[in-house]
Amino acid sequence: MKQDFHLYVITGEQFYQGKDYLQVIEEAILGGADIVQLREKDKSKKELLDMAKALRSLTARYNVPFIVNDHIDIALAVDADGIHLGQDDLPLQEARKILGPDKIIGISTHALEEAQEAKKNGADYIGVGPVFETKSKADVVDPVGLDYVQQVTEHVDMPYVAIGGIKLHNVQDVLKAGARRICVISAIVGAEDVKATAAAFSQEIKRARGE
Ligand code: TZP
Ligand code: MG
Repeated sequence: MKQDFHLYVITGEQFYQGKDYLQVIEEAILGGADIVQLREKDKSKKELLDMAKALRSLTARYNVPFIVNDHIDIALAVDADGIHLGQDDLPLQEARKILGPDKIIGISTHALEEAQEAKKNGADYIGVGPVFETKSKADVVDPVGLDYVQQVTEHVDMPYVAIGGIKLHNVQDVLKAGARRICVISAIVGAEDVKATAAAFSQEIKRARGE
């Protein structure tokens, strides 16, 4: 992995309870989030670009990789560390041609064949989920459950993040299924105390990793 991580936080404007997104993400980083993704589905290109610029400088200050969801042009414009793709986005190999070998490319997967395909096509990491029900994704497929996490653990030798409905009360189950990288939106960015919640996630994951 280009720069490994354990706690992956994604933006989610609907959860901030009036706080500024930069403050929320900075608190998450201070709590231990070590990779950040900009993902907002209802913003104009211009708005996203402005957010990406601000998040690029925030994450650079903390040496935390910065990933842009979907928009490869924005990722390039702000020199993000990488891009996260869905199954219906620009295919991985095309994205790789544009971004080059050094950028991180992640892709969401929902079944073992997609995970194996992503590995073959040179993904740096895959998303595995939604593990549980989530309100953070509109076009969501049914939860894939812990079984899929277990399958990827056993059959796909590459870094993956488990995502979708992961909270402090169920993260242990996901870690027991073998996940060593956890991705969270609402449970962290919507928390009353973002920093403390990120720190609690971080501690659980590190314990499972034996760190
Ligand atoms: N991809 C699969 S589930 C999901 C995404 C982006 C949303 C996860 O959000 P939350 O709030 O952590 O359930
Ligand atoms: Mg997408």
